[in-house]
Amino acid sequence: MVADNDLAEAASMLAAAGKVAVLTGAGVSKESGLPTFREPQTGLWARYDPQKLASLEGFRHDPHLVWSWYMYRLGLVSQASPNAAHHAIAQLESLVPEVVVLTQNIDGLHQQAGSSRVEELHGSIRRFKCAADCQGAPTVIKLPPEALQSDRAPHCPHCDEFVRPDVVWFGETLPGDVIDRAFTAAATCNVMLVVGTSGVVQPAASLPFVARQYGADVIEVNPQRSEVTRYASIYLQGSAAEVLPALFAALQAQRAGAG
Ligand code: BJW
Repeated sequence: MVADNDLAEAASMLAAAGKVAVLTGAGVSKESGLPTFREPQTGLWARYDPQKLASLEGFRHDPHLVWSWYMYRLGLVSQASPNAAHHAIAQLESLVPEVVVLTQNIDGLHQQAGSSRVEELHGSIRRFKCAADCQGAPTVIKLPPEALQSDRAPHCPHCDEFVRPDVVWFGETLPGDVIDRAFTAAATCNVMLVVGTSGVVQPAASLPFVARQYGADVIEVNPQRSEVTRYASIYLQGSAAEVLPALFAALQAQRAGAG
């Protein structure tokens, strides 16, 4: 349970901030029914091999296996709805002048909840591209609904190479424009709110560190301590769907009190 004084202090930081960057990871979508990656037993990497399923080498070795795994996950994502944490993050825009969401998630739930500025650091499971980017990076391919039901990877209509999800696998660089905007947001925000990430995957894991170096306060929300906790200004221990609405309510109360 989060202490009231920690919640109030975090709300004061947000109340004083002109610009807030919100870095999210898989934990923010857990209460929407989507699994995280690295939690013991329930995490995807406890059951599936990331080298086989989330690398270009894995895709080259068995494109159909990788395709069918992503179509299984697309099915989960399509049935999921934003939870109270996504909604609280979207509502922040009504109380803070500038909010940018930097998400490692590929599920699109922040946009569904109404966040207007979302940087998808690791791409989107809802978008597809030619694996050779034959028409320039990225060569986005629109697929018919039946391709999303198939366990066979489709072919690019331009060059016959396989089509893949437009996500960032291990060893691949993040989209240049997205990562540039994310580091700029980290260097210029007054507060970075870090929600539901283990903070082990680079370069996203550097963002809170950069924010701190440039003078921002870092507020972390996570039921477990993470790689971010040691340089967080405030650690709010708890689940995102419980803590973020409480934080939003505390911020709203401070704003009402000040007005
Ligand atoms: C809750 C909760 C609740 C639970 N509420 N919270 C420098 C140093 C070392 C290594 C590298 C480096 N630079 C690059 C690397 C290699 C690699 C890397 O970082 N490896 C580390 C694992 C060691 N990085 C890359 O390869 C990246 N590319 C790159 O840097 O290119 C340049 C380059 C290339 C080659 C060499 C050097 C440089 C690309 C990384 C791509 C990551 N892709 C994935 C898959 C995306 C598609 C898909 O979804 O399938 O992205 S891996 C996976 O991890 C996914 C996630 O976005 C990402 C982060 O995971 P996340 O979100 O933090 O989830 P978890 O499970 O780890 O944590 C969940 C948290 O939630 C936990 O803390 C829970 O406690 C918490 N939680 N319930 C709130 N209710």
